[in-house]
Amino acid sequence: MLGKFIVIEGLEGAGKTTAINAVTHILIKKNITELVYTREPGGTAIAEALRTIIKKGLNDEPLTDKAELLMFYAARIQLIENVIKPALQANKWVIGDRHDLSTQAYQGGGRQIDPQFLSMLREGVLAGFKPDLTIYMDISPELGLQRARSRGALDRIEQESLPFFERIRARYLELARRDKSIITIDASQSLEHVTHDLQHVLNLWLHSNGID
Ligand code: Z5A
Repeated sequence: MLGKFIVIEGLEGAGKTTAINAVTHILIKKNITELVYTREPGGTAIAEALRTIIKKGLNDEPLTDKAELLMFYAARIQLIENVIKPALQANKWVIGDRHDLSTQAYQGGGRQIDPQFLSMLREGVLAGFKPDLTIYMDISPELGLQRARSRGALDRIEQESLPFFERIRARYLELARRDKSIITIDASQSLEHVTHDLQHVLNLWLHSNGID
């Protein structure tokens, strides 16, 4: 793989869109201009169809936690094989709005899926494929949901209870502490401070990868 895969993660309303714009700006300044954007779930025809079912449900049929989990992985592997890997092989950089860390946090932490089942599924589907860098935008569920609400109606997952989102945040923080390829940003700060921190950590990471 010649390109790099950078993922932005966080609770809803954390400011992932703002972060993606800031990362783009920094990469372009370094003359990295062949950029591909992905969002998960989504990014291929099949993955987008799954996204609609996951977010809106279908005909009021209850969606079980395991079916939801399998849909996220089905969407993800479609995206990896059809979009992400071909882009990386063509020396493009991929900027992802969410990836597998979301599953670990939302389905593992939020839905409390059995850890052994989750890790078996992850290994079986992804076979070790992972981002080069993940930027986790940390925010409290209260503030994140307040921001998300100001944009309009909440979807199926966004309507979950506060403890659900507290478990997700706790899992994100725990996983970020354990994995050096995940960098945490305090997303509760003003836009100006968040952008400053993003520039700082990304420039350091690029430098450590020989890109100045
Ligand atoms: N999900 C899952 O469960 N498992 C998985 O494996 C995956 C996903 C991949 C995807 O929905 C849902 O699927 C998501 C997780 C779950 N569900 N939930 N709940 P999505 O893609 O539609 O939603 P999202 O990923 O959560 O995106 P979002 O709501 O658009 O969040 P955001 O991108 O972080 O928000 P934003 O648009 O950048 O910012 C929100 C607002 O806050 C906006 O008006 C900004 O102007 C404002 N903002 C941002 N930063 C600031 C600061 N610093 N100060 C003040 N205001 C700010």
